[in-house]
Amino acid sequence: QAQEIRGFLHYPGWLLPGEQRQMLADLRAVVAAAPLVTPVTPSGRPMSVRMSAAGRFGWVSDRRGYRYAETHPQGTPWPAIPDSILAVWRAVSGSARQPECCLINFYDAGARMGLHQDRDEADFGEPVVSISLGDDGLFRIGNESRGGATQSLWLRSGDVLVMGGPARLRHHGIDRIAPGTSMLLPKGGRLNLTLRVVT
Ligand code: MD3
Ligand code: FE
Repeated sequence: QAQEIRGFLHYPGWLLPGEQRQMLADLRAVVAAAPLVTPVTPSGRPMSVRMSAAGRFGWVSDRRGYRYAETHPQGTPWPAIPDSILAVWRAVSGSARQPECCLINFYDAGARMGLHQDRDEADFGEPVVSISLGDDGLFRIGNESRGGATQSLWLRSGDVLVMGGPARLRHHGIDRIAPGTSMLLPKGGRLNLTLRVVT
């Protein structure tokens, strides 16, 4: 069922519709305790993606910099990662460790995420697992160094993507979402969950 694209493993439609609804219900409880926030880059620019997290760590950004933090900006610990999400990690990660962060990214119709690398984690030998829910997102995959050719891929609701091995340090981003392509979120938009080992 997996398709390889530039060293990433793509599992289209990994989650059944009922599993997606269960995960969404679990996420509603998470964001009720740890509300989505608009991170600000160190240069002071608000990001278009809104973020929260579950697990021991969340990823936060403000004028002081970006980092993994053990508390939400409001000062509270992050909620536990729901079992419905941990089950995906166990099934596809191939890792002996438990994820320490489930970063939650919410994209509304105008949101995007520029090409970047994920390198705030201590062990690049551990994979990152991404789960997409809601509207389609146009994912772009680049190279380990800046520049060069890129390849694009639509990520749809229920898709799972595993980034491991040499692909772990590739640049990647979301160019845009396609509003109205999913009925999962009543008000539309796209949720992306990334499971990470941080320490
Ligand atoms: C490749 N999120 O949160 S998920 C991020 O859809 C992030 O919200 C995007 O990039 C999103 O950092 C893309 C796919 C993804 C996630 C993490 C990766 C690809 C990755 C880490 C390393 C390499
Ligand atoms: Fe990333």
